[in-house]
Amino acid sequence: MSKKLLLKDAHIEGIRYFETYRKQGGYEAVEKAFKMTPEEITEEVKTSGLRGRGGAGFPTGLKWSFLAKPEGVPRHLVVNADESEPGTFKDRYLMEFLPHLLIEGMIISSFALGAHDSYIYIRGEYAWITNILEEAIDEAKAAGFLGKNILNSGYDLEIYVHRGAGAYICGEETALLESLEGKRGNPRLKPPFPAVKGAWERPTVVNNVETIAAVVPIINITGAEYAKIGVGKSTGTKLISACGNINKPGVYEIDMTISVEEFIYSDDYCGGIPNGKKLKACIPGGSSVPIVPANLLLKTINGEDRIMNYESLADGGFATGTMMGSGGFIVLDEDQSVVEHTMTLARFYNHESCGQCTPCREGTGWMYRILKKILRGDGEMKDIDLLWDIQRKIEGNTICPLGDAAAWPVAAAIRHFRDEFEWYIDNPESQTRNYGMSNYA
Ligand code: L3W
Repeated sequence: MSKKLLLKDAHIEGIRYFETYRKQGGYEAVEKAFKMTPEEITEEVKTSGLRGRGGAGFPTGLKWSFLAKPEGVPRHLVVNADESEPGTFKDRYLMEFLPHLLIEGMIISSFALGAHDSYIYIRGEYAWITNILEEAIDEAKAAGFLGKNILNSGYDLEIYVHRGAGAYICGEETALLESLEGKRGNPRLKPPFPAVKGAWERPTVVNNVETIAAVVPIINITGAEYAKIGVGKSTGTKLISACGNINKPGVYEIDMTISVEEFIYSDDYCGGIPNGKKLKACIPGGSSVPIVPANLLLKTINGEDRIMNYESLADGGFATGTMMGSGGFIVLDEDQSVVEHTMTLARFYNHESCGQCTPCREGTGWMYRILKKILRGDGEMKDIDLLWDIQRKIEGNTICPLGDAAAWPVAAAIRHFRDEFEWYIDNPESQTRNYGMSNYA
C-alpha cells in the first residue's frame, strides 16, 4: 500500500472543519513555515522535487523562483481548481473533504511568494465545494490564520474563491486569468508567462490544487524526506482518479513506484476489471493524453514493467507511451469501442474550443464530423488518412494546449487501433447503430 501524505486523514469524520483538522496537526506547517524565510520555503519546495499536479508536471520550486518581484507591484497566487479534464476528479475530492489542507498550503505558498491576495479559481459546476471552501476560509480567519497580521507575523493574506462559468478552456492558466479578470476566457500567448505578467498584468503563480496541498507535507516532513518517496524525478505522492471498467473507481494516493498492473489489478487500488473482462486500453492521464493499448500499457518498449510515474508512462514517446497528465485514469475493457470513445472526445474538444485559432476551431469540428460519419456507417477508408492529416495540422499550431489535447487522442487511436476504424468502414451495417444514434446524425 502506498504511503499517504495528502489523504492520510481524509477518512476522519469532521476533518472538513477547522477544529478536527487542527486536532490532527493541521496548520502546524504554517507555524513552522512562519519561522522560515520565504526563500527557505521555496528552497524546501525545490528540494522536494514537487512537480505540477495539474497535467504538465512543471517543477514547482522552479516556477516559484521565476516569479518577478518588481518594487511596489503586488503579486498573486492563483490556485487552478477548474478541474474539467474528462476522467479527472481528484481536486474535487481534496477540496470537498480536506479544504483546510488547500488553505494551509495556500497560506504557506502565498507567504513564500510574497502574495497578499490569493485566489482559488473553481469550476462553476463545483458550486457546493465553493461553499465548503468559503466556510473553511472563514474558520481559518476566525482562528487567526488568515487576514491581518497572521500569527503576529506582520504578514497579511486574504483568499478569494472565484467561480468559473462552465468553460473547459478556463483550466488553461492564461484563459483562467482572463476569466478571473472578468473577461472572456481566451488563452493568451506565452511568453510572457504568468510568473512575469499574470493576473491584472502582475506577477502570478498559477498552481493546481493538489500541488499547493502537497506543500503542507513538504514543510512538515522536509523537502529532502518528500524527495525520498518515489523514484527519479517523480517524487512524493500523486492522486489518481480512477474510472471506467474497474471494480473500485475512486481517488487513490499512490507513491510513484507501483506498476500500472498493480494499480489496475490490486485490491488496494482499482481491484481489477468487472465480469472477468480483459483489459483493452487505458488513458492514464485525463482525456488529453494518448490512449494506450493493454500490451504497451503494462510493459515499456524495453519489456520492463510500466510504472505509475511521469517518466515510465511517457517511456517510448507518443508512438508507444503516453503521459501521467493530471492522473485521470480511464480504463477500457474489451467490450469498449475505441472509435466511439474517440468520437466522444472529439465532440468534447470541439465544443470546448474557444475558437481563437483556426486549426483548433475548424479542425476539432472536422474530426468530430468524420468520426460521426464512420460510426454512422458512411465511412470511407480515405477518411482515416484524412483524420490523421487533420490532427497533424492541429498539433503544435495553436496558442494553447487544447489543440494538442484534441489531436493526441485521435492520433493514438488511429496509431494503435486502425483495424477498428477499418472494421467500422468495412461493416457499415453491423456497427453499434442500435444505441445513441442521434449522437452521430
Ligand atoms: C515561467 C518559463 N513559467 C513553463 C510554466 C507555465 C505553466 C507550467 C507548465 O498545460 C498540460 C496540457 C494539458 N517561465 C516557463 C514557465 N512555465 N515555462 O509551467 O507549462 P506548460 O505550457 O507545459 O503547460 P500548461 O499550459 O499548463 C497543461 C495537460 O496539462 N493536461 C491537463 C489536464 C487538465 C487538468 C484538469 O482538469 N485539472 O489538469 C493533461 O494532460 O493537455 O498539456 O504554469 O506557465 N520559462
